[in-house]
Amino acid sequence: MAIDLTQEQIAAFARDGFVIVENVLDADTIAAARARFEPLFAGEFDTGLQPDEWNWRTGSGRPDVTRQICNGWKADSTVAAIVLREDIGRACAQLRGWPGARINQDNVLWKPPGTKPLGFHQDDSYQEWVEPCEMMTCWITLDDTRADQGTIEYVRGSHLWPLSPPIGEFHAPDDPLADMRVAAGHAGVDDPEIVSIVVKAGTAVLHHGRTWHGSRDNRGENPRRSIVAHCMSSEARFHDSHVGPIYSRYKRRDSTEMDESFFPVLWRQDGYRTRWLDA
Ligand SMILES: O=C(O)CCC(=O)C(=O)O
Repeated sequence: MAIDLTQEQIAAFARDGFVIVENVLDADTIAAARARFEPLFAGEFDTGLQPDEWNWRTGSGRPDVTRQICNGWKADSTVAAIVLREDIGRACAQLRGWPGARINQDNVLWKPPGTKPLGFHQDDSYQEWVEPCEMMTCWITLDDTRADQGTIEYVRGSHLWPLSPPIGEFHAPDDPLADMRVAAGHAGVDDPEIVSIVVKAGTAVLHHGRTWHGSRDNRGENPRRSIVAHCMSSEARFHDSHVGPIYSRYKRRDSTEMDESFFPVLWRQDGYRTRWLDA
């Protein structure tokens, strides 16, 4: 079902830095997306292209890390059909007051039983290569989530805290809350409220690029799989001097303009959407 935010949801986002939207994927789409995890992490890409980042491969990855692919949309058309949706761009732009939204990158996340945390972080800490340095994320679960099964967790209201540097250890940290606690101290917050997202498969959570979030160990018996669309303003450009080691590869030498082949515009308030998306 297309995301169509209510006034209550917009107000919840402004207050909390995240908002839950149910029934964003139907059962067939969930099943189709789940079926792509094994082939993707085994290196079978239906477009023939590798994703931009890939931390775990079947047969060679550490068994206990959360498995993550970045820019699965370039490798897989089922992932692309989800993360490049127009309504995701519209909702992200609407919540941030942007004139439109383009994809910055996606994540395909696979947390089988026994896998370790992703450290709590702010997404904007990793966006210095973008001007303005602002992200807005639509996280979608493909499984019913449980608090003990490594679901995503948010620190309520932390989108109002200052921007912190990238965290010390992103994958499998011993203390996933360590950097967040320091940031809470800087923000003058003694007792940060952590909200564990327990929802049905197909539910999305939209979060602000400064909202602290992460996930802990999967101590249950089922996997937790998610597909995540990270958006930025349709007006975003490359920063003229800060280099992102992976994504600044897509910057032309003589321009800060973002090429729609790599950063397509999902939705713009004037009706524009990158033409090849619906071809
Ligand atoms: O799903 C998770 O464990 C964390 C996802 C995340 O960091 C994100 O969506 O920005």
